[in-house]
Amino acid sequence: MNKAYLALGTNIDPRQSYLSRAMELLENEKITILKKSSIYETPPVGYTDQADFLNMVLEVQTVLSSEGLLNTCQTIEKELGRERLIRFGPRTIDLDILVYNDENKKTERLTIPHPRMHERGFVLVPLHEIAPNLKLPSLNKTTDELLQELPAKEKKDITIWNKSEQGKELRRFEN
Ligand code: A4P
Ligand code: MG
Repeated sequence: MNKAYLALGTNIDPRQSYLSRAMELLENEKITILKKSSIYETPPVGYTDQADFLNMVLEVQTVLSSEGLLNTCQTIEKELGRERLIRFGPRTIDLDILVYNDENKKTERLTIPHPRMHERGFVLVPLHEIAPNLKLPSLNKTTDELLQELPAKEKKDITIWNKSEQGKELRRFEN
């Protein structure tokens, strides 16, 4: 059985519903969720003229290969209405593979570990919550070390999303 870490991101309402739906669809596809981080609200990185994101990280177990897992992630992104209009731009759901076993590889379709994960607070903060001692095969450093090395400005404004806000957003979806 293989173990992987997945990053989920969304900044189109209803954001929490997209996270829940993505987790449901993953579990329908030979992927077992072993751990879930909290949901974090994070300011946009890269292309900044867009709404705040909700981000979280999952530890999963699967019989799928890393390519098989990527195919499944992309099918779920499509199913949840993801459109690729702007690189780094707004999305209903983004599902990235951060780490897959101790694979260290780069093909045209897939780079593992994810090439930008070590410089992103919106990935490292939730990953650290569930896997502080995970060592990245590419950098030979743990999540804890990477988070300590991350400049303070990358961690600023990354906050656990509060439950009452979650309620509000769900109501908006139902209305
Ligand atoms: N690809 C290569 N390696 C991987 C991998 N490990 N996991 C390829 C997933 N996909 C991988 O991705 C582009 C291509 O990357 C895919 O076709 C796949 O073959 P995409 O999801 O189509 O496009 P994207 O998401 O716009 O690009 P990318 O490179 O995934 O963007 P990032 O780096 O994920 O950035 N700010 C906040 N606060 N929170 C966010 O979640 N996300 C982004 C997207 C920007 N700013 C953000 C957030
Ligand atoms: Mg992506």
